[in-house]
Amino acid sequence: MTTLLAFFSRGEYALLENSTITSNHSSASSGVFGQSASVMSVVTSSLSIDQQKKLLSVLGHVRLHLLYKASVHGFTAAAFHNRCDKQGPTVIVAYNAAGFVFGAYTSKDYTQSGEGVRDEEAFLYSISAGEDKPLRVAGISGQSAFTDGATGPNYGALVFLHEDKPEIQSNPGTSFTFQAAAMHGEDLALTEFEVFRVEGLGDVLAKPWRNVQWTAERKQQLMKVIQSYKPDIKTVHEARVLLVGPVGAGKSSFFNSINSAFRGNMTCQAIAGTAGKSVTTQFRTYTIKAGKRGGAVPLILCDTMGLEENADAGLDIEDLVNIYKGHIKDRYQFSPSTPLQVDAPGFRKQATLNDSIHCVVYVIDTCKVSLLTQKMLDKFAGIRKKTNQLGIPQILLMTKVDEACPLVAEDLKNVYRSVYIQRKARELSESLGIPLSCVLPVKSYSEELELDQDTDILLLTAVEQMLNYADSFFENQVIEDQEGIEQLDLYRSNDLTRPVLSEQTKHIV
Ligand SMILES: Nc1nc2c(ncn2[C@@H]2O[C@H](COP(=O)(O)OP(=O)(O)OP(=O)(O)O)[C@@H](O)[C@H]2O)c(=O)[nH]1
Ligand SMILES: [Mg+2]
Repeated sequence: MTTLLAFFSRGEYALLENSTITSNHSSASSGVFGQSASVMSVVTSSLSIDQQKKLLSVLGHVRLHLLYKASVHGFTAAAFHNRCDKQGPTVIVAYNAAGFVFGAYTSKDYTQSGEGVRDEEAFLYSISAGEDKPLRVAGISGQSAFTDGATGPNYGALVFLHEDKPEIQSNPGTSFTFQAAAMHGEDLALTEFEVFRVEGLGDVLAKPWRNVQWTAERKQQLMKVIQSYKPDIKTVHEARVLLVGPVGAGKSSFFNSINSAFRGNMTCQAIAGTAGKSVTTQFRTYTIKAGKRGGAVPLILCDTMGLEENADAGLDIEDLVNIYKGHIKDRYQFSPSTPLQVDAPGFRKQATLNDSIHCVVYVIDTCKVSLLTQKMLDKFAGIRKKTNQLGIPQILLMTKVDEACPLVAEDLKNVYRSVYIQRKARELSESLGIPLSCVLPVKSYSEELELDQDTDILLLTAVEQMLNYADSFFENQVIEDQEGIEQLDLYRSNDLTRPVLSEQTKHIV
């Protein structure tokens, strides 16, 4: 007998919500849905345990990850595509008042191409309370499984979210043949509509795409390397790393987690959380201490306000460039409509290499990689251009890998084995134009009370990489510095494009 294994995890989009959606079946919030109750906004499926089992019996050895729930996200084609496009294999779960749970499985992506999609693996199914065995209907040979348009999912015989309403259109005989009464009891109104990403349990790489040593020794080694780090330039005492990314991506949590790893206990110095707007509204430069009374780690993590796609909202690119150059001081209150002016009192005119940023870290929520809008990608392109002009190395932190992939939630050691995480890393690397080698998946502490060795190792590996990149920045400064005094003068006369090198920086280690 096939083992049925379900993982109905917190959906990719669950965290976008501000309300807790409870199931209409008491069993649905039980262990099989498996995630912590401490999350403030959880969207759960309405499937009962019995329905889950039946659904899994038609799907086989898979895990299901809730992507979309129409009662929360909207019964519209746009809401469906927003959350379900380019997700790989998915299954639709439609509910009606006659007690039927029915839908369609496809192994292909929804992309709104407007084309008919052939999919040998696609099928329709139905589960009804009165029947022990689910109905499973394969497609008519040679016909498209679905039309990949901008409408609700259109499987010919079943068109879901018909005309942007909680309804289906039923045309048995088009692509799939079935008895309407057996499929949906001829009740075409939907009471709920959900879509899950289907992850085959074979979707695990035999060999991880990066090697990580998950041992206590490795953690100690990483901590030692980071604590003993020294920038290549004598006058610079620590690496300043800036965290930049969309609202809620996990910037502040990343600092808190690194701080916790060095402190040896959970800390929450930076306020983290979810709100419609950025929770962080001040520019903060955080030092990290090793242990409660320990020395400072030679790393300053700088936290910023979240990026928003609209021009006059979220972190402003002018403010960002001034941060890069060290002109903005700790605790500067961001004001998206009026970036800090050169003659404002808080503007640090004489910034040195010590004040400037040595490595930029773009922070992106893994669950939202496919949801990055063109406007947000354009914003990133603008930021990348400025950052490249200033010669600052960049890293991409892909956060919340635990939320994005159930395999990883179960065991963080799967992070480089998960096909899904690898796919998201590639997608992100392509859409932002950053080499895959600069993409680092991490999980920050969000609900834990105790440190975890694997979490620390992944986080500290990311920090080690940031320090390596900061080194590249320093090396470039050294080379330019060696080119002579004229170059230094050039920086001074043009302090809006280059950080001013202090006198001491001429003494290279
Ligand atoms: N499960 C999980 N949750 C995370 C992770 N990182 C952050 N979170 C949660 O995501 C939410 C947002 O995190 P923040 O660190 O506040 O995000 P931010 O980028 O600083 O957000 P703004 O300051 O609003 O721009 C919080 O509820 C965190 O607990 C992670 O790796 N895994
Ligand atoms: Mg924040």
